[in-house]
Amino acid sequence: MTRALFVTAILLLLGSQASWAETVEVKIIKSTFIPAVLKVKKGDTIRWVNTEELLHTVTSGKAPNPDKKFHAAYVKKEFEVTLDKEGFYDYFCELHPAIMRGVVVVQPTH
Ligand SMILES: [Cu+2]
Repeated sequence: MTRALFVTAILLLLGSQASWAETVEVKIIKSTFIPAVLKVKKGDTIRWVNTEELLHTVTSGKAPNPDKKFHAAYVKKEFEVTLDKEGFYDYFCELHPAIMRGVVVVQPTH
């Protein structure tokens, strides 16, 4: 491959990734993650928005055991995480682990 072609290929790759990546929102309403099951594509950003006065955490793992993939101690307003690996990411609220649970499913980009 010539250098020009190589550079073009890299730019195309970067451009297409940028246009695919999205920010997807999970709202915390009445101590519930909505939607509880969120499907995103690899590289997308998930933004949790706490719409209420109550404090909550967004903690990865199966309640009540954190697995330290991501953690927001007290989501007062917003918390964002970008997931670059496919898979199922369980998460929960450490303050209300019995009722506040969710899953992010990260799917391949194509
Ligand atoms: Cu909570």
